[in-house]
Amino acid sequence: MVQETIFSRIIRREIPSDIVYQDDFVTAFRDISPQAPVHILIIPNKIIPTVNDISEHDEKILGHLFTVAAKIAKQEGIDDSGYRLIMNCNKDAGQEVFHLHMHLLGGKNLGKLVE
Ligand code: DGP
Repeated sequence: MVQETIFSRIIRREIPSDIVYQDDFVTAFRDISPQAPVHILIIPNKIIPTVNDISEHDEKILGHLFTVAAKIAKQEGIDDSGYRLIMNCNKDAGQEVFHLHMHLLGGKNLGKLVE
């Protein structure tokens, strides 16, 4: 049994969030604690807790996360200036919400990947 997180409630629009894109497979919304001028989370509607839980059946949906990321980057006007896509997995990466999510960050120079 996969555990629901707050993100399932965002997907079902039971709690308020700034959703910038949604279709049958993924939802994208602005991060509550933005680390850059553009900070959007892109998540599968299906619960996959971490990258470790991805299976071959998920490959199509994960590919779709990237297509949607590129679409949103264009929508936000940062496709040419550039952006970073990050997925944190477990403790050392600081994963806080155990519903797989891609961070889309941009709108400023993001510096080095790891300080
Ligand atoms: P991570 O550390 O990779 O698990 O990132 C989780 C992100 O989720 C973190 O940047 C803050 C964001 N977040 C957590 N709860 C909420 C929420 O209720 N609404 C929104 N919009 N973002 C949230």
